[in-house]
Amino acid sequence: MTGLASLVAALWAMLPAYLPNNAAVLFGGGPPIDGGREWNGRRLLGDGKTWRGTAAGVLVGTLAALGLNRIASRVEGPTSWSLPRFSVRAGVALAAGAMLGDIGASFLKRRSGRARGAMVPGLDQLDFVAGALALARLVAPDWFRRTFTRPTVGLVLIVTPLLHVGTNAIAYVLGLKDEPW
Ligand code: CTP
Ligand code: MG
Ligand code: K
Repeated sequence: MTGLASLVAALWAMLPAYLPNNAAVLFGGGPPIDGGREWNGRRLLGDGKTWRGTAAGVLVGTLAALGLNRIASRVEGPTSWSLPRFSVRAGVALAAGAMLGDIGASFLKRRSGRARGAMVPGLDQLDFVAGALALARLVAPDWFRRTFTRPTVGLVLIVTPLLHVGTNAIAYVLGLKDEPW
């Protein structure tokens, strides 16, 4: 595969990890995961991490993986590009890993005294990618090895923050998100 083709393949493989955050923004709300509990006088996670948003994120990301498999078999035909297919296991791992990474970042933000919605450049853009890659590598190692190489993981880590900033800015302009990050 050419450099561009492998970048496209790697970004395609990350799509089930990109959608959960947006699904959580759209469908989130209701009881927070931490149930309002505090640790050392600060919320464990905060009101921005809800059961409903998390469940919606995992569901949407997993369904996206299955939908992408169908799309891939249609678009691939005559070209020499090969798009990765998702096992259910890989799809769930990417989606749940993305949500876990985001939740982990909220935990760290609360520990450092930041309020819900505070921006932490770098962390906000990479928490979900790191979570998704780590969980996929852990629970779907064969899929992970077939799908990524060290260079493509590196590209994903560079390109994702740019995509993330772009989509969040759009969500903010559309009034879907309270902050543009
Ligand atoms: N959301 C949710 N459940 C999640 C993640 C997100 O319900 N697991 C919803 C919440 O309404 C949240 C919004 O999506 O406010 C935006 O997500 P995010 O930016 O990750 O949360 P923040 O509100 O910024 O909170 P934090 O500071 O903890 O990141
Ligand atoms: Mg936020
Ligand atoms: K976040």
